[in-house]
Amino acid sequence: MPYIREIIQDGHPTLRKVAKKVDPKEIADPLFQQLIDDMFETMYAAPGVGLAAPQVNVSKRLFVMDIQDDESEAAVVINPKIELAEEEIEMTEGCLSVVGYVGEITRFNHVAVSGLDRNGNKIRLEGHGLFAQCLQHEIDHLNGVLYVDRAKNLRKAETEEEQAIADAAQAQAY
Ligand code: GNR
Ligand code: NI
Repeated sequence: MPYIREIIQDGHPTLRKVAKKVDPKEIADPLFQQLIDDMFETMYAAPGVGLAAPQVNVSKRLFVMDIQDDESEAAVVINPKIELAEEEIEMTEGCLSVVGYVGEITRFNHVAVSGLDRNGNKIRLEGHGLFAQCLQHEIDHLNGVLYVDRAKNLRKAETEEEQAIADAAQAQAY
């Protein structure tokens, strides 16, 4: 059964490491499959729209994502690689590892990412807006980067709009 793992917070050294590539042979391992299930469980419970393995203290290159719109489905990407990045824009962002804050960051509005799915098959995801923002945010986590490193006007979420962004990145009450 999947369980909710603890999301580590900014200041924890694992968030600053460059995560290790996953050996494709490891993907079929039941413990690895359990990790994926637990990451989904943890992301939905938070609630969040994405979660990278380092946030649950596992320094491996994978993330899960579900922005819950009509055009995209929940996805897990292992060993992601950005194949295309276009149209820089400023976006407001939050993070489950930096609870209650938001800030503005320059991101690409259109990206494509390749990688492996949970069966070890090659996949490619492409999208705009929040979907593209989330892909970049999760890949940053795999490189030890947090949005607060580059954010402008980092602040406590106060307006309704800011809280909606930060709430999608709220800490569970442990
Ligand atoms: O839940 C999340 N919401 C969010 C909002 C704006 C930009 C990025 C994100 S990702 C975040 C979940 C998280 O911290 N993933 O690493
Ligand atoms: Ni994050």
